[in-house]
Amino acid sequence: MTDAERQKQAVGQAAAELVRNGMVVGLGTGSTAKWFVEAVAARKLDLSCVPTSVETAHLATRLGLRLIEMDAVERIDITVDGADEIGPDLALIKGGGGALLREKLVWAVSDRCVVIADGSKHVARLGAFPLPIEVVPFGHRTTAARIRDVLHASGIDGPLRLRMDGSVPRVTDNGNLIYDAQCGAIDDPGTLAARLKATTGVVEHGIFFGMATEGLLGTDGEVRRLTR
Ligand code: ABF
Repeated sequence: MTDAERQKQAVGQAAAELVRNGMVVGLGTGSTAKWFVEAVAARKLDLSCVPTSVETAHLATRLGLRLIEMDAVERIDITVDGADEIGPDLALIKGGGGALLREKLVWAVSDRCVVIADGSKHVARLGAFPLPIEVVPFGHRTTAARIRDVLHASGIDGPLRLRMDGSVPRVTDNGNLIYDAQCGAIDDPGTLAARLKATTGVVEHGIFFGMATEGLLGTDGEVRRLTR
């Protein structure tokens, strides 16, 4: 097992200890969140779980966790999820796995949002990881043109690429498409997030700003708690 995988396992298991019997739990997506889902399932608690992707729903079901529909909950006690980058004040880039819309919907009604990651995800400034932007399929190339204008107005002129699965565009669990923006550096994630959200045709983007309540970061041999 690589150091990064050991760190993912450690933070996933540490996050599972935050869960209490009877809770409604948001289950994240990705290889780090997978460790959390496995560890929380192993505790055999009486939980109601809301998955953030079809992939996580299948994993949770295989592990015996009880799933509930997102529309069956008002609030979620705790959501544990991964990230592609963790920047200052726990600003995140998420969505490398394509689950950003359902993740953000689950995070939005969660009392605690715990981001878990191996140490390589901790960065001084967001943007090295391509920013995922989920768009409706109808007229997506015109939407991409509007996104390029927004990025340019924010001083970002890196390439914007339609995410592909081989020779066809990637389709999300919600039937949408994803464009990845190579931003390089995002100095003002809050402003960029607002501008992208206001762009016609954009459904959601991967900047999670002011949403994580805490983080667990894998380091050499231990788990470090991050707060805002
Ligand atoms: C998910 O976790 C995605 O938002 C993010 O892209 C991914 C990170 O995956 P991994 O833990 O495999 O690095 O929440």
